[in-house]
Amino acid sequence: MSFKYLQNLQIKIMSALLIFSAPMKADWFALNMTRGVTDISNEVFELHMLIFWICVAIGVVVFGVMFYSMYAHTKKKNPVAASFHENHKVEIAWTIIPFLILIAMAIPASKTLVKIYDDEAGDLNIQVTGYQWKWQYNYLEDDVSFFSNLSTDMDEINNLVPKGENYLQEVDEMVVIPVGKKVRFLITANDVIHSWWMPAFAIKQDAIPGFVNTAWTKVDKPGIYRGKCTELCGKNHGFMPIVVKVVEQNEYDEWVSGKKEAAMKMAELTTKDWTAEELVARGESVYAVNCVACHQTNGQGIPGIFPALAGSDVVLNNKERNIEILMEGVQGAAMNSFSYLSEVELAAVITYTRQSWGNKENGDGEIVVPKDIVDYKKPKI
Ligand code: HEC
Ligand SMILES: [Cu+2]
Repeated sequence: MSFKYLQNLQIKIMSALLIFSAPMKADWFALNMTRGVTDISNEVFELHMLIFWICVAIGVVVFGVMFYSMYAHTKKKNPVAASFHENHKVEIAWTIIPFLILIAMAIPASKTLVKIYDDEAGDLNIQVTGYQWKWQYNYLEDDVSFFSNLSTDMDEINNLVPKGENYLQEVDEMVVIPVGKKVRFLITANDVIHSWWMPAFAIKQDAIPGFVNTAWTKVDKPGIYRGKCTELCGKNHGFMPIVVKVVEQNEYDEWVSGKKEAAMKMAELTTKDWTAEELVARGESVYAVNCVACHQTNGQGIPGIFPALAGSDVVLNNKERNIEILMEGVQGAAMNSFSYLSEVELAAVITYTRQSWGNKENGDGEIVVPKDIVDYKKPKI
């Protein structure tokens, strides 16, 4: 049970209490499950309501009999209790009736389950991979691949500024799918167990390393739909939302070609033979924007607070760790991840720090080229 879940639960309980106390007309339906936007999610909703009403009927009958008996057979009215111990008719009845009720519920439930577990290929097939703590999407037909990271500002998370509308439910790259097409998701994970949950599509599927689970959807209504990882997967479990944008086919095609073009441009930039000078020239401005506040223009940092990059062992002699620090940040320190910078910017700023302030002369002098960053980002399996 995630913290977010508890929070939601708390909100639900609070709003339930509010409804009882508020004289105005309350929104009871907000307490119920939502219908979602697909045929399957509607079916699931209907099923939920059907079972709910069956439970209500059972509740009314059972409690009715109970309260009636308590009233009609008090000791005063009936001093001698009836004995129907080992009454076969009653025993058969209370075995058969629940059995029939269960069968009656199992039939529509199984029908819907069979539809949900259809794993035939879709018009579009997307491999979804869970990572600590982000999702990767691979469009198998269209050759598009990207990571989708939480984009909520750290300041909102740290309560420094008010929370935005889609707090913890926004990402830097949405999954885009076309309307009216069967989209199959092949869901897996790369580290621990995650779970891909998209309530509006009634999809909730475990993402397990070494296994591929499938789920599918066909959405007929364009729009932006939000979900999240729903398997406790570590420290940032509440920080790996899912956002799916459903668009018309032509818009989807445009998106795919835009993605491909960007990938090509990036490939050109990253495969280009960069010289140290070119990287340093670019890196200087990246450093000025992103790093000077802490590490200072002269690379000396602020003693005791921000370490000097001039003469730092990592910057001098440990290229791998240098890349890792920029990509992941340092946990528990003011050094945040800069993975949102482009490969070129990252390579440039790292090279700049490795070539400036005497570092070039005192260290191994190795530069970092964009390809190193691309390699770092590749899934390590
Ligand atoms: C908000 C302040 C801040 C900013 C901005 C910042 N850093 Fe840092 N950086 C730190 C702190 C604090 C550490 C020490 C982390 C630790 O505890 O190991 C650090 C550590 C480092 C280290 C490791 C140094 C060592 O010797 O271990 C490198 C390399 C580094 N930063 C590079 C950069 C680069 C490049 C940028 C700009 C893209 C940048 N930092 C931006 C605060 C910052
Ligand atoms: Cu997760």
